[in-house]
Amino acid sequence: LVHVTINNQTIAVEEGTTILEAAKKLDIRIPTLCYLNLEHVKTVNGSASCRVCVVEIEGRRNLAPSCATPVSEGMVVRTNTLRCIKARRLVVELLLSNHPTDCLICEKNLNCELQSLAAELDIRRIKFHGVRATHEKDISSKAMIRNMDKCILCRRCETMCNQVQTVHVYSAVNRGFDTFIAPALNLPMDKSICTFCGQCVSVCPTAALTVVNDIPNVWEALNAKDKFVIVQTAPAVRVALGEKFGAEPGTVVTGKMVAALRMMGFDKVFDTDFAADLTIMEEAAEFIHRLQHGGRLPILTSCCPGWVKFFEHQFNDLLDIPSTCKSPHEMFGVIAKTYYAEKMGIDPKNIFVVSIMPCLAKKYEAARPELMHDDMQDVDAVLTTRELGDMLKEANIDLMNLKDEEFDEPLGESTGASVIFGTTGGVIEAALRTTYEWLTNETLEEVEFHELRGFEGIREAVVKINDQDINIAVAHGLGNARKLLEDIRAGKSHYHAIEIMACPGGCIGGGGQPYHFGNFDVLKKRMEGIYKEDKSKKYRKSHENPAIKKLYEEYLGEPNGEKAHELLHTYYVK
Ligand code: HC1
Ligand code: SF4
Repeated sequence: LVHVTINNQTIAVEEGTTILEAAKKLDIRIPTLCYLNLEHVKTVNGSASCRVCVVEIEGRRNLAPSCATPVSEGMVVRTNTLRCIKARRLVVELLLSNHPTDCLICEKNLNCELQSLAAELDIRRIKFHGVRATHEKDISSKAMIRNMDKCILCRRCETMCNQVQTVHVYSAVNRGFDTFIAPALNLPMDKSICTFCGQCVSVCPTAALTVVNDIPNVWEALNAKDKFVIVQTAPAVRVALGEKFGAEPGTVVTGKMVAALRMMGFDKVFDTDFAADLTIMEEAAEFIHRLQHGGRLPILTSCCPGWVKFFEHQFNDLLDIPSTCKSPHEMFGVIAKTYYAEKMGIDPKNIFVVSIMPCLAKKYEAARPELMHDDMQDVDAVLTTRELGDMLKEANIDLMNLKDEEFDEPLGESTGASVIFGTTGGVIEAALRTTYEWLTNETLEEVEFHELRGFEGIREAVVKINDQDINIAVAHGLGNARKLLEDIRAGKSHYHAIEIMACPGGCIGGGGQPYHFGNFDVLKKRMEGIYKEDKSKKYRKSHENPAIKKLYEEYLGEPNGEKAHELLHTYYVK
């Protein structure tokens, strides 16, 4: 252990601990900007590029960045001297001299760390005026916007994309004042290998990386006289939306969210969870077919569009292994515009489907040409959880004070199996609940597969079904997914089925969720919220959902049958 004194308090810490970490243990806050501890993926952005966290060390002439300076025995540190404060202010003043000052109309207004720091340091004027670097805004993608005018070169996006996700989209180009962060060859995002997982957006401290705003399109649809506007909500939204209104992470706000959506004027408030049950019907049937007919194994889940884009780019020699199931919200869209439209006598051309998703990639997915039927997109607009929160605020809807309401029928009925889709491990657990019963014709008494739960990057379980050991794996975060895929490519994988989600934590950690900046507690509580909702459900297995049974009886026929294939399955492209 090493003893260090910070602001007159002494503490013993492990060798290698930084001054910033030691100060945190003493509850001493040192302001930071580029630094980010992504506890949930055990990664730190320690580029020390901004110098906001500088401190004075006794006996040293220069100020030291506390995030990158390890403590040493007997070190005496002061974090709040006038010299430190002046240095911090100078750093921020220099950053502001090369930053647009359009805070009032900025996408990140009130959510920007640079803005908060400028306020905290009492900066009241732009001190340095001179040439400002300007770049063209990249609006090429359906999911995210890159505005390098607002980049402060903190490198958080690079850490997230390159180290955690291993997608390697970004790197710094040029030097000095001309430096900016860009995809290879400075390609626009939609031509790059970006998966649109949005994890870089979720850690960007400013508005350099933001989500494409679909709020105006949804307001317009809601106000169009000829449109029948249907909304569906993803499993993970209900345990995070409350955070936008001051609730604890993980607070389950399903009923309040339904009430709020109805108040906004949606004609029907349905649930993506219904379609997650539908996905399980198709995916379990496909898995069983592959098991019994010598099909390609392992089967990979295919509901995460970030993950789909990742393997289309980087593992396109393996395009036959993912399940061909569309993702639940896409299945929902097509069922709304066929089965439901017919049932209700509505012209599907007048139906406008809005998905509320924790995800940026769902915006890109909704526009994919493979996900159309009869020349109509299955889903017309996607809003993130954050956007829904903003929209409710615009409409002055006070979410937490609303009375709970129920989803509309029939596309609002769901089981516990579908709720757990929202967290890493949940899709495969849901699939097992059904696969087990279908293969054994016995009731699965213990529906919870605890080995498949938690936050370990890769988890596995062996499940005995009849006399066969079925090997299951779960990976979340694309870096972990890559490991399992490389094993498959090398012929070394012994798994029968694998669930992959692009975002660490699964959808609860999606790039469209309220910002959590790697705070592990937030993700853990959201996960607890998901499992709590599962436990509270009358039915906990997808094939028990009465509305799903009826859908097959009245319309689809058999799972994996002809009609189901036409509507609910897709294909992948290189
Ligand atoms: Fe997800 Fe899914 S669970 S992908 O993680 O399969 O986004 O929440 O809606 O479609 O159901 C996201 C969440 C979501 C789909 C489902
Ligand atoms: Fe990388 Fe995901 Fe950001 Fe794309 S969205 S640049 S894949 S972190």
